[in-house]
Amino acid sequence: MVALSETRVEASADVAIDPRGVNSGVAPVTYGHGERPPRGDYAQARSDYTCEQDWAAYSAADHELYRRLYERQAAQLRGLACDQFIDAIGQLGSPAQIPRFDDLSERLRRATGWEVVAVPGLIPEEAFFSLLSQRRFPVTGWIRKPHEFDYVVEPDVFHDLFGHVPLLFNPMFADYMQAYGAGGLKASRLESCEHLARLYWYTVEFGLIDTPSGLRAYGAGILSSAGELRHSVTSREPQRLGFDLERIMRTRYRIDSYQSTYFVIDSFKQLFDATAPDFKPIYERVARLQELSADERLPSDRAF
Ligand code: HBI
Ligand code: FE
Repeated sequence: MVALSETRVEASADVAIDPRGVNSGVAPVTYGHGERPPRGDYAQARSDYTCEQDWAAYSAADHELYRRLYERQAAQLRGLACDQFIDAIGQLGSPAQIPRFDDLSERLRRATGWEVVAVPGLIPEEAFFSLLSQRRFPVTGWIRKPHEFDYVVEPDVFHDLFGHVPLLFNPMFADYMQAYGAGGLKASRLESCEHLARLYWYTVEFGLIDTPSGLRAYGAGILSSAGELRHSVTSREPQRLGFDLERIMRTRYRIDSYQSTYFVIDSFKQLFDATAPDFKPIYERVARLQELSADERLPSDRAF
């Protein structure tokens, strides 16, 4: 494991898929390369994996940790995060406390018809897709421990809220996320989850957007990471390539270090439009093409 001090690890490709995506009360997923069981309490979750937030159970130290994480990240957004994200971050509410999901959902419903729902942690892909297709974004209830300030293996409430929720206030991005969920349900039937997971990874988690003021981040894995935010936008190390759906579906990704390739969209409309075609022939084509390593470079790539 490369010891980069970041909150950036997401569901990996080897999440064991519960075929029905229905919670049976036992931690359903194994992920990453650890033997460690997921930390959330899956026994308390409903069959769709949602549960109560139990806001009263957060300690003063939990709220304080959230505030420190929030303030460190908020301080470096200017010039690195996209305007849509910066404009919406205030909608999360006071940085002094972990938000109450109910209050946040009320604001979100008014803006784009989305809501946030609590989950114990990572959930199977099918359950995840199903919630997204209903415009319900699953947010992990627990917060990391103080010694995990710089790095936590699984997504926690800070990553899920700070990283993902602001852009759900943007109508075009909000529609993309729902379309992604609906596409995911189809992909599960076509056994193409891996290809679709790469799209999520390189857009929702690690996407960059080209703007008149320069490249900016919109991916949650970047925006909730103390170091990768600057790295992804300004470092000379990684390659930055124009968004290309099939190229992305062929490209493996890293879960244990900064990305070596970022894909750049022109607009959220471009992202949403990319989900309009039927993915079935695309999956078939991609399955016949060679997989690409995370740092591969093709002659057809459009570099930034
Ligand atoms: N579950 N809670 C949670 N959060 C995620 O981001 C998540 C998940 N399950 C599956 C999953 N992501 C990935 O497989 C995505 O590629 C779709
Ligand atoms: Fe995430």
